[in-house]
Amino acid sequence: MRRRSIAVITGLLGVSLFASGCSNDASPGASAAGGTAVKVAADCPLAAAPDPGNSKPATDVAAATDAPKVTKKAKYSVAFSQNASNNPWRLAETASMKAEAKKLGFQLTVTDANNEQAKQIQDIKGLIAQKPDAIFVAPITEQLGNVVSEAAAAGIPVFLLDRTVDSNVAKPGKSFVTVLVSDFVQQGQRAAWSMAQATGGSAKIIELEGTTGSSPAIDRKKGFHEGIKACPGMQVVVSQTADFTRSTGQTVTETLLQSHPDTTAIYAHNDEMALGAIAAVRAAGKVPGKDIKIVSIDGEKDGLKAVAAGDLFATVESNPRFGPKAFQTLQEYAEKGQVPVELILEDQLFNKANAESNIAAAF
Ligand code: GYE
Repeated sequence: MRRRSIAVITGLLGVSLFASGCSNDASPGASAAGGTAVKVAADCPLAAAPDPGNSKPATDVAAATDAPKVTKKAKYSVAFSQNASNNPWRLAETASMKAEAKKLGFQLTVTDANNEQAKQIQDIKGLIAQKPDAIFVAPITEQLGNVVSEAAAAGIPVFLLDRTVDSNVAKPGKSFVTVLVSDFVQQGQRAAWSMAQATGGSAKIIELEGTTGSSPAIDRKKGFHEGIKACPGMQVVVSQTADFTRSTGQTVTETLLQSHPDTTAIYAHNDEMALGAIAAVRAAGKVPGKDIKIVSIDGEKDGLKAVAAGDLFATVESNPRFGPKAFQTLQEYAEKGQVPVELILEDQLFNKANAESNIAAAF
């Protein structure tokens, strides 16, 4: 059992905490977005549908009542267990946490698990021993429930950032206070919608998956596959992990293009893998954005540049700037003794209509 009830974070805090100033106008339709007009398959209603948008705020979110409490203070001593520093998204998230801690005068210890689950478990055990006021964890996979529960058992409240853990092992609102995440299923559905715009509903798709066992990889796959079900002409012909990195995205795509030469589209669970895929498409003598339509997720600077250049059709935002939200949630929890057990961020969609104007603000 994974999450069911959600609250969009702007609902909780009243205002968007991402001061990005981004435009929301990203509904270009097939012709404006791709340059060339795309023939729309008659059996693909998704190609003619409007952008499914971000998920709506839910009102039925349980409150965290059984997790260790935080005593209200002016300044907290907190820790952040980051899972990797191997892509711009991770670096932007760490930078946001550090900048906000500095702004608030909080003491922040950061560990980097170097993309290794065993190291992250050791990192968190080490942080528990230091007894900070709270531990923020960006869990590499959903398998970190036990160590998260260990922190709670030691009386330290845990706040999950950007990915979740198995809720059968670590109970939301008890083993951890809350999880701040994007709605990854919805991101996958928006990617499917974008793919329908790009291809008109007829595509042989390579899917590059994120880190195996991570919640964004699981849910971005789910949402995309649910989305393309509406269009029988859109088929994922092969799925493989490329671990959310550019270099692996490139090598995996090179191999898969050889085994599937009739590929016409690529869905990557993040921009870094899509950028690797773009290089692989070129190396195979094909034109990205023309011979092979590519859609991904994140909205990093290089991703938006690739959209503006026409190599990438669209990228669904997954905002890494968690610092303000993370610490506001901690303060609110200290103040009120409870917050919703899940806080969903609001994301937008970037495509030809708005990519260029958002490059400067991107990470
Ligand atoms: O999309 C990716 C990163 O967990 C939402 O992880 C995050 C994802 C993000 O490494 O680029």
